[in-house]
Amino acid sequence: MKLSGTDALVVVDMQNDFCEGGALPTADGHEVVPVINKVGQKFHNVVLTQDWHPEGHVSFASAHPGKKPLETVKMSYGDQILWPDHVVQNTWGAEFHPDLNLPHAQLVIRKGYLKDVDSYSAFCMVDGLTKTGLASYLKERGIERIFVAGCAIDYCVGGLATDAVKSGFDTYIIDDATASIDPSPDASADKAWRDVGAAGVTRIASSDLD
Ligand code: VGL
Ligand code: ZN
Repeated sequence: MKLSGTDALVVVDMQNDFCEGGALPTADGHEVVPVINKVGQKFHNVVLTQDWHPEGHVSFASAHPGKKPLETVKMSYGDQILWPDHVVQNTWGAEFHPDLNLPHAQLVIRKGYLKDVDSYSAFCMVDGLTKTGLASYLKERGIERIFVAGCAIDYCVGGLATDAVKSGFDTYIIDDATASIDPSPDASADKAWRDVGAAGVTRIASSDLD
């Protein structure tokens, strides 16, 4: 595929806590970093997202007495999966992976910063109401196609890509530049790939990009 100035690469949550040694590691986070660095060179427009939770965030199992990670609780906005404490604001875990090398990225968009509502997609919190402004930013910059990479297909990559289609962007996920929290057969990553496909997202490999 030939890229142009109306394409953007969105690198999702490529942070220490989602990589080896972090609080909520993906299976392959550290392996996708070099692929993202290489692919990033092909794009003029690069956006980074950063999951950014306050202490005691609603998505932390530790905020719900008696609950463990991967259990769910009912919130006003729907079922909330609980996680270990992760990407706490201003901690090492919330920093970008030290090997991520995308100095030309023009926007860092944070999400999940409200204590009482989670956010997977960087377009909108899970309440469906609190928008981040990302769609308007991309539209104002004339972006038509979005290529997504980062962590994790099962949650934030899948959520962002689905919202990108809803916002009218032609949307692609770069498979080998995307990590998964649970890549085992019939687990969350498998389901996410089916869901994003049904939503109209195209799955490509980094080698498909000229
Ligand atoms: C993510 C679970 C919780 C992700 C973030 O980046 O995919 N997953 N917070
Ligand atoms: Zn999170």
